[in-house]
Amino acid sequence: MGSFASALTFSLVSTFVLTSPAQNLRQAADQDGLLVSTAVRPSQLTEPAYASTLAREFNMVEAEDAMKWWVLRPDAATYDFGQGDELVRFAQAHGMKVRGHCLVWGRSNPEWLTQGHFTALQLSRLLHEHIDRVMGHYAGQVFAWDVVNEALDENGNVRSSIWYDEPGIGFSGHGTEYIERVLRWAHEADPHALLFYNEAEGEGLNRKSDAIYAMVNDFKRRGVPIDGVGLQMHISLADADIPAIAADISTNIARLTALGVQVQITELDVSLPLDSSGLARAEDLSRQADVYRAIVRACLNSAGCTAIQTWGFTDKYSWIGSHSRGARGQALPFDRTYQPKAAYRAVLEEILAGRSTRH
Ligand code: 9MR
Repeated sequence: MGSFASALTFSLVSTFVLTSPAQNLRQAADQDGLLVSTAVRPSQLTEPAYASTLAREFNMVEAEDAMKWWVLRPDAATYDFGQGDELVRFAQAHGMKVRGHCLVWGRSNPEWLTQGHFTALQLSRLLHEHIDRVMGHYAGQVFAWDVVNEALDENGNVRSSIWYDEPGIGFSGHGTEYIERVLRWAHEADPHALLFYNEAEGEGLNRKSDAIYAMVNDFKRRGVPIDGVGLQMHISLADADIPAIAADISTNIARLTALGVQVQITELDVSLPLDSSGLARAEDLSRQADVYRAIVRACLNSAGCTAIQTWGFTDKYSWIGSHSRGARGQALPFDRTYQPKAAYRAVLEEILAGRSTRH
């Protein structure tokens, strides 16, 4: 090729690359400084279609289960980082960030812990050591942690749990003090990690989200280390009121970010009713896209909403199916054969449109 022709080709190609719209979620999010992420079970990384879709579409991953107590701690003396390390290696190989989930939760704990009849002092030592070891192991690799998960009930009260009052780590009856204690331990264990409180069903405006707001407000005023709130967003289409979602979730995100913390959407999925053959209605798939669009819009409306993460990405693998005994499903942006659904296109369009309003 002559030099004129090659210069022309170069210029056409670079013009195309610089001006063409993003082709996938990851490109769109990268252009916008947004994190798009999904929860991953490392055993699925060996499936080529799964791995290639994951690496192409997302710039962050989270361990769906691999960093929970029941996986990491087969017994009191052992830390098994195998699955978590596998996910971190995948992320590093593909230039993705890793979000950690979760250090303190009343559920998903191994039996040796829940049935161990430990005293409050013993539990306090066990938990402190766990936070030190796990955050120490992943320091520099996991940039943000759900330190505490689902600690509040629907009325905004602190839930009974092994860490709070069964028997707890020494703050039984003292509300959010145990949460404060573990946030301080987490900050000491990895001062560079962003520390999140992660919660379900406190996304809009209700007693639980008011309690989260009050807790974060209190922590910020008193210098308790907290960097963000994770809003899970497990939504069932049957309950979804899209205008209310858009308004209340936007308002909640705005009031939280006004406290100086980030908000991340951490577990988004929108489950559809399925018939006895496992099929969803066409109109539900289209309404599902509207729900995804409304959530992404609510996040992009606040500069402090920094990540949108789905709980899995393909309908082939999701917690919903077994959880609902097959009555609900198809909750994610890709179908079982990794084809993008209307929900995917809605998310992509909103992220592309969102750039103009974020800056
Ligand atoms: O999707 C997760 C599933 O594989 C686990 O069996 C379950 C128990 O550890 O947890 C599921 O994920 C939950 C998350 O950790 C916290 N919020 C609710 C999620 C769905 O139940």
